[in-house]
Amino acid sequence: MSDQDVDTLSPEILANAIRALSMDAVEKANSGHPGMPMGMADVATVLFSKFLRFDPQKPEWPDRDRFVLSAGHGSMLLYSLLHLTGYERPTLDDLKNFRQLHSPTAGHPEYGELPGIETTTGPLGQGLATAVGMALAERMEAARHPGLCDHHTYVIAGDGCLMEGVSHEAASLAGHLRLSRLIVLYDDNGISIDGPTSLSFSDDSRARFEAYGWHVSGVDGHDAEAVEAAIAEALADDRPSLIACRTTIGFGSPNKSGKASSHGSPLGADEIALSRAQLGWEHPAFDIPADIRAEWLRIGSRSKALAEAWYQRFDALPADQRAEMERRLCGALPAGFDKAVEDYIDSLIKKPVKVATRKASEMMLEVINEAVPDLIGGSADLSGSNNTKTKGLAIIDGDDFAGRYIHYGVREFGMAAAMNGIALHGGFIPYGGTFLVFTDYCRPAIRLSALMKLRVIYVMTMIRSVWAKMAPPISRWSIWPACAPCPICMCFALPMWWKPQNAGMPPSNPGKHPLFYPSPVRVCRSFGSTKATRI
Ligand SMILES: Cc1ncc(C[n+]2csc(CCOP(=O)(O)OP(=O)(O)O)c2C)c(N)n1
Repeated sequence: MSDQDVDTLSPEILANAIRALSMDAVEKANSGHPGMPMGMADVATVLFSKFLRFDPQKPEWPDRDRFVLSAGHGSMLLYSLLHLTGYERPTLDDLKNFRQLHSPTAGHPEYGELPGIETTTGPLGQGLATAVGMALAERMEAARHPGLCDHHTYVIAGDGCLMEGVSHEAASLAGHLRLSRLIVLYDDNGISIDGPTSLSFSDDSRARFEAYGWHVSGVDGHDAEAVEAAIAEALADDRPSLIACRTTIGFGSPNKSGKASSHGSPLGADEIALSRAQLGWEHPAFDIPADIRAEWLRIGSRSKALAEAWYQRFDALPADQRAEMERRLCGALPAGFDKAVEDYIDSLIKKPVKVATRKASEMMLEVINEAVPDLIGGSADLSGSNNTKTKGLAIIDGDDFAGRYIHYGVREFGMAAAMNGIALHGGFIPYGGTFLVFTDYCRPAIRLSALMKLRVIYVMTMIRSVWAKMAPPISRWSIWPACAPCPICMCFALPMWWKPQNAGMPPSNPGKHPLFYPSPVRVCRSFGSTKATRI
């Protein structure tokens, strides 16, 4: 059921405020994407005014609904919503500085630039796949703290997101796990950059998602009542939901709506004037009349009481439980972590063992898994090769999210993106394995792990058996242009926060442990036995 709020202004007028700000900011920047925000303004207005639980004064509220703009090029939709609903930033000046150097309102939303940006988006499809990880983390947290975790993950995705391969992996995994708290609002506008999607895309997307086990519906995306009813129906379903919202890109622009020309270029002053007339929006650029601003602010305060009630329940927890949850949410490691690692290193120094390094990794992981209950393991169908499933880790599946191990299936990119979502959600530290050579399959998500500085751990094994055979012998261990296919060298090309580590050696300095970085824990049989040393 949607919230029973008293509406004082029509949804069309509220949506027009988003349209106007989007047209104006793109025009002022002389670059950007007005079409998508103008097309999805009605859907977003219904979502934010009737359903989304968020508190601009407490953007970190752990039980807030997550909103992911997977179609990140439509960033002005998100910036307009954050501004109108009362987040401290973006200010009106931030909107006027859209796409300018040092402005938090980048061309595509960047995590960390503004509260309310839940993840960096822009690489199409990845937002949706990241949201799958968030929705999974929500279920895992709810299994541990049912009274403190009860939220939804909403996504706006476009044709491009659905065309991208990662959306297939992610949607398949979400269907398998029956992630009922995931609701995707698909901007079904039939237009992408090159023109009508019929040029390249004839999938029956709705049938595709149904086949994945999703609940699927379709609505006129400009009919607020229909959109509200569709979201309410999705909330009541126990499967992930796709709502195909039939919209017109650039809605309101008399000459550019429904056309690719509104996708990624300013409309131009003349067309903006015509659009204002067609929409009945008579206000100057960047001007939001007081009554419309007040209504949007009221929408932004809808969930204030819910957030306060959550913090009261949290404060009422027994002190030890509260401290433990606080620790997990802040990302601190448990008090016993250093000692567990030190004791393990001591035991290896006293009694060295000769094992393959992936076995050494497993031994180390077993110690760490015991000491850090927030670690969530997994593998892309290589559990037995990556040695990622240590003793006692129960499996997470659609019936039980209390476990700590995820069988991601043969979906490396989907796994990596979902791990980003788990880390972004908070409360958990994901690690996942595959063969090192398949970092190539994960790379776009590893790149985002690095850019967002997320604590995601990649356990990449089997360098010798897979990669070394492919590389010419002379280049095998040297940094030399001819070794370009070497996955490790290519990893060094990733942004600086991504630090390759060798888990064959248990780390002597926990401050440098892979747990602190997005990091591949690389393990290679050929690197020999574990020989514990203190550096
Ligand atoms: C992985 C990736 N490939 C290409 C692009 C460049 N790109 C940005 S938007 C877009 C078209 C997307 O079409 P659609 O999702 O239908 O968006 P709409 O035209 O409706 O705004 C493309 C190809 C991108 N952002 N990410």
